[in-house]
Amino acid sequence: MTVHRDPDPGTAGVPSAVITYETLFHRTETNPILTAADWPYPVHTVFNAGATLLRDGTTLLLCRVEDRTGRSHLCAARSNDGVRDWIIDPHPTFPADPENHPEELWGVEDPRITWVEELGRYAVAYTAFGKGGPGVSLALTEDFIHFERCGLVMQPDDKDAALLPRRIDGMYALVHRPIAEGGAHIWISYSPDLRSWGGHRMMLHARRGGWWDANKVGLSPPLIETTHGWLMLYHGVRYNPAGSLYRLGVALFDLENPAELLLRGDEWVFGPEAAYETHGDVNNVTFPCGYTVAPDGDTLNLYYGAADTCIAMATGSIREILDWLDRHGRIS
Ligand code: BMA
Repeated sequence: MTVHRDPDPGTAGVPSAVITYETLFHRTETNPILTAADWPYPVHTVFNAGATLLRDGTTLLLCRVEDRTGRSHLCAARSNDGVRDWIIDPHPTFPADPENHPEELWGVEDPRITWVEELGRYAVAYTAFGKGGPGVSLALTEDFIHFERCGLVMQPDDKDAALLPRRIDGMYALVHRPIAEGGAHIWISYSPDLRSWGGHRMMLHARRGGWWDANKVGLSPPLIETTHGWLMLYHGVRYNPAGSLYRLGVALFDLENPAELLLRGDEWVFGPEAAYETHGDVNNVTFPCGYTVAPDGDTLNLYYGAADTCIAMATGSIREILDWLDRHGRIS
């Protein structure tokens, strides 16, 4: 954790050190780490990438790629250190399949990857965008080459989903964000087989009025399992006269009952500041969909879409985030 102090020593012996907010996430110096210019085929933008560490230690990003029809597909990029020298698939890795899945007519977006030990496969939850609006689909893969599509598991309007890595009380659990008249809140649903879903419970509500997360909340990367509970990084949206601001907040949920909120921070912990985050196709968006954990078990490499235009990375410490939540969080 870094506390920034104003380097100005002040005048007349009056210290002018200004203590600002704690910094939990540190931008990678070479940001943005991936842009459309890196792609081996023509694309408009690359952003909102799911992430995972493969068994051999390679970082795999499953990137949302928008082409010049305006529709998105997913494309894998691999790197040894998770920062540079990306090897990008020479063609779309996971294109939309509207013939068999009409819910994907307008593309596939914003994947979140979970390794499911029980299945020996990765579960990719993604937004399927079709005439009914955005819904949540699931696909399973061993190698990010061959995919088994489970189809639409949450009907529109729903997105920002990720599977938990293990069953809770014998059931798979999916975190997602339906939009209903009551608002855009984060929910959890359960399934015995990844096909039929029920037991729906609201996990985290969008606050109202002037709050930074007043207008919408949605899961960002998949939940992070810690000894203190499931750590959630979520995006909060605030509408203002200039548009929407997408920033990141943190919350903690009970390990055995993830619908139970233990702590929620009042303040956002990361938001658009750098030029590549404040200016792009959609200004003022930081939108993480994936993370990897370094071998120390604590360092979080967070991958986020910036301004719906490029992919950037920031590092944080799980221990410091939990410590921050202990000091600043409450049940709200
Ligand atoms: C959300 C999602 C994201 C996008 C963000 C900002 O609703 O659709 O894919 O990055 O809006 O435009």
